[in-house]
Amino acid sequence: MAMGDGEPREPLQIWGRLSSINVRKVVWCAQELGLAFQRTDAGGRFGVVQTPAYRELNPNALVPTIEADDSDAAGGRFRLWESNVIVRYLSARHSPGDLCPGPLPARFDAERWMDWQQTTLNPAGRTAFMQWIRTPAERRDSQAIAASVAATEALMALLDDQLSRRPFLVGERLTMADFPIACEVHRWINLPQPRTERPHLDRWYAAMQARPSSRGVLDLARPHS
Ligand SMILES: N[C@@H](CCC(=O)N[C@@H](CS)C(=O)NCC(=O)O)C(=O)O
Repeated sequence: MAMGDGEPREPLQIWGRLSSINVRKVVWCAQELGLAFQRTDAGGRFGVVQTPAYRELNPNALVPTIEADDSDAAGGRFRLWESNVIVRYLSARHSPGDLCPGPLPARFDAERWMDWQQTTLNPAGRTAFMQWIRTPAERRDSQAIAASVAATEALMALLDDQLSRRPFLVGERLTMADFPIACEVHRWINLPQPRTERPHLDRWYAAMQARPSSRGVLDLARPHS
């Protein structure tokens, strides 16, 4: 690490609306790390993402995007998009050996859960989310919702089992993996549908909600991305 005291000279810049699950992960991680940051609303009703200036930052025209001081980067500033990669970067840069575990088995255990959130858990629940939140009641497809709920509940049961044997997702301490999974659980349990009580998952999620760093994220009552 070639950053002196490791603290950014300029505040971390975060672009993205808080109604996006992917932005919430990044904001919570930055808050957990105690980083000074400036967040600019972008995406959804805020627009911004289609402007040439934003597309320069993120050619996908999606949120979140960050820009951080990093003396290892060309010009001393580092731009990054992809929410879980941003969480990995901030954790590795500011909390190596802790939020980003040092030993490779522990680190890749965390990496594995982060990829699982993006590639398995999020797609499973996406239809239910889109139907409940983005589709007018008269056009909702109850069979599609039921299939999405069944797929997601099976994954929630898997998480409950994982958390029956350890306090946090990958062991005894909070790691970078807990942010994306807890944000996904937050979105899921706020959908207007019955929820299954899962004692281990619920215990872990309550602990995540009790962290001061999760304020403004896990306490959003309508976390709609
Ligand atoms: N894989 C990307 C997905 C980013 C993404 O799909 N962001 C959504 C919000 S959750 C977005 O930008 N939608 C367009 C918009 O908000 O205008 C990531 O994790 O960062």
